[in-house]
Amino acid sequence: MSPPISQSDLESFSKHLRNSERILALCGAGLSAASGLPTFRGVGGLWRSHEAQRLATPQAFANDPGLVWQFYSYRRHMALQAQPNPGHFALAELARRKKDFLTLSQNVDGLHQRARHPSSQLHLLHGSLFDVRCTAFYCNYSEQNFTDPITPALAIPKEVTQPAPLGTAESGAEATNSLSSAMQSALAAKELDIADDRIEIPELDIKDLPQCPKCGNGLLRPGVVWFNELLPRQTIDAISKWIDSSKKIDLILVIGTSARVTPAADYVEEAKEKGARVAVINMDRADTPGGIYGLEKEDWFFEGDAAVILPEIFQ
Ligand code: BV8
Repeated sequence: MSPPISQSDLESFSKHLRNSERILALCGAGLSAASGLPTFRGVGGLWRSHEAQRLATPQAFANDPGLVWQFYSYRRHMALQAQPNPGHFALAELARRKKDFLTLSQNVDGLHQRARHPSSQLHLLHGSLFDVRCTAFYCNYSEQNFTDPITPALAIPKEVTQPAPLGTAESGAEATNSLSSAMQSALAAKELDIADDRIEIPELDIKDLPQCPKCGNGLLRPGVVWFNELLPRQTIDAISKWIDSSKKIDLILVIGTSARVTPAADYVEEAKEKGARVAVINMDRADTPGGIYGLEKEDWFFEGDAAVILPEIFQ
């Protein structure tokens, strides 16, 4: 249960928000936790045991595209079953109210878009589970694809049930995390060649995986940014243009992110250098390096579930 927000924090933040014109929001997996999607860290999170980090790389895909596609097919399935939560809607509403507002999201789950966040004010730093592109160097094919499963062989094993219904982060994420820890430990076990007797990860043949319909012989890959891959140039340039404008930044919201992955996390410092005050919204006071410890006395830390806090502080 989130601790109550102090009245003085709420008043000082609301006053600053009303007077703010240029606002950045940096979002992470914690924003989608209440929608039942596992965070990369936290209880049973995909990243805690490093499977996600080891699977979300070009090397892993080259070594075993079937295993990596099963990891992404599972996450596509879970994201499609999930619903945007009140935190997503509150952020989208604030973006509509504040024209010089920009959301930088590390989330690839598509929930900002389904909460009708204005697309011109949303940058997906790490791509989307629902973009796919051809891996053949001579082919530029890429498309949005919401087919679930994307190929019959990538159907989710029947043992994997749906995410818990929209509710508090504890119920939704834990339920899914325990599932995801079962699934991802099976994935990891497979990667470590120790078959898990609960969920058998089948060996898939390349022909079972998504093939490029344009060139006819390229394997499609998820349109996300993997570790050790560069973020899209046009995204970085558009954000730099917004940040480097002559005007100061009034506020950066750091929502549901451990702010460990770079260059995404670097935007907090960049905003502070442009004069921004910082408001961190996070379940865990300790899990925001540079967040809570980098906070000045005039900044804010709102502890709790973003799905509960954002609607309250954006009123
Ligand atoms: C790059 C898409 C240049 C794929 C993702 C060593 C040191 C430092 C940096 C590096 C290093 N080695 C390499 C690097 C750079 C590397 C990096 O940062 N690595 C990390 C591991 C340190 N970065 C890169 O590789 C980037 N590219 O640098 O290019 C380059 C080129 C070649 C060689 C070198 C460098 C590309 C990074 C993009 C990776 N792709 N996602 C996919 O999703 O499968 S990252 C992925 O993980 C997410 O997108 C996100 O960015 C990250 C997870 O972070 P969070 O979203 O914050 O989630 P997390 O679980 O960590 O935290 C959740 C938070 O929410 C917690 O604080 C929790 O308390 C809170 N919370 C939980 N519930 C709630 C809540 N808060 C509120 N309410 C709740 N209910």
